[in-house]
Amino acid sequence: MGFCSPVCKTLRRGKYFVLLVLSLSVLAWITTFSGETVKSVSTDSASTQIIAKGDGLRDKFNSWTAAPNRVNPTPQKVKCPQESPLLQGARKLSFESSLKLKDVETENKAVTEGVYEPSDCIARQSVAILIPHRSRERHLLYFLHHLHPFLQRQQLHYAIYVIQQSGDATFNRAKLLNVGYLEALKDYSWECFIFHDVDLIPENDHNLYVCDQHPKHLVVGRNATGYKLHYKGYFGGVTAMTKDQFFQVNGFSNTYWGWGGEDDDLRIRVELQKMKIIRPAAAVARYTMVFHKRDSGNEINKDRMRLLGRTPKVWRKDGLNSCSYKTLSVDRLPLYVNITVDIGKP
Ligand code: UDH
Ligand code: MN
Repeated sequence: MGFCSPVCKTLRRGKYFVLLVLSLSVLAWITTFSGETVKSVSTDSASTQIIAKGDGLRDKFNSWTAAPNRVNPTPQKVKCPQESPLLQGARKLSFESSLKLKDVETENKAVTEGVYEPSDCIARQSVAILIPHRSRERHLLYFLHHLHPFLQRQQLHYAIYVIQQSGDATFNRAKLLNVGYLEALKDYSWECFIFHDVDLIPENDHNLYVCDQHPKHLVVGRNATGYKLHYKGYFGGVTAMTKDQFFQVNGFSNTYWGWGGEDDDLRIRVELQKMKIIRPAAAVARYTMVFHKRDSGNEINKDRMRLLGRTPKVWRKDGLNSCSYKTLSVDRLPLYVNITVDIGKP
């Protein structure tokens, strides 16, 4: 609206120019006077650029951004205690026929894809539990039901791996456990491995699922044998070895098809390395074995004595370094990692 002559237009433009020069000089004055330069301060949530005038203001800004932490500090995770305060000692085990996998999943919401880690402290060891398996679904269900809470009471960072032998060729427990070790290490650098029969349930949580200076045999007694050690030198059922100990003995032999011998073979390998076998106190190393008959496809290995005789000669070439297999699937189920594998046949 209204009329503006060329003179009036020049005057208007001049007004804007003066305004611009004025604001620029004020800005220049501020920075020169304070002797400070433009600073960039990044906060936790986002990187924010501010112009801080002097150290006083910067400190104030830093204290503002730090304030939420002081009001509600994120708890610093410390190492879990030497002995877990959650241990309960000897417990009566139950094996309900009505138990369903869904129930066990609901009871163990803190487990993700078979892995658990304490939320309030840093676990003392990272442990992979390896279970050789074929057609023992009921036993596996009881195992998961008891072992997850058991391991959590021990405040461990752990994962459960179930290694399934595909097909119906003779069972090979030892080779499946070699596969479990090799496959689990692809996920994480587990420092400790527990080689675990699916049907053995620990009765006392003071039987710690951690590794030691020497390979450890965790089953001193089981219900079926009056809680007495099977025989001197028995190293079967449940054993714990560090990643390095197991590597040092070249793992299990791959050549034991059918029942028996593979655990004695592992003991020979351990002894050849001048390692000792240690055991927890008999009072805590107690297991209940869920009753079962001999499985078809896992007949007694009649060749086992001959094989045991040649272990000192062949262990370097027969083991982890010669374990050939074909992984058919890796399924990360809520409560365990299920690895189905073709390990061939005798
Ligand atoms: N396993 C399977 N499926 C099989 C065979 C073995 O999953 O078909 C696994 C399972 O983890 C089992 C482990 O291999 O716990 C060892 O096998 P096992 O339980 O048969 O070994 P155990 O020493 O055998 O318990 C005892 C023979 C049966 C005794 C007969 C009753 N008195
Ligand atoms: Mn058994």
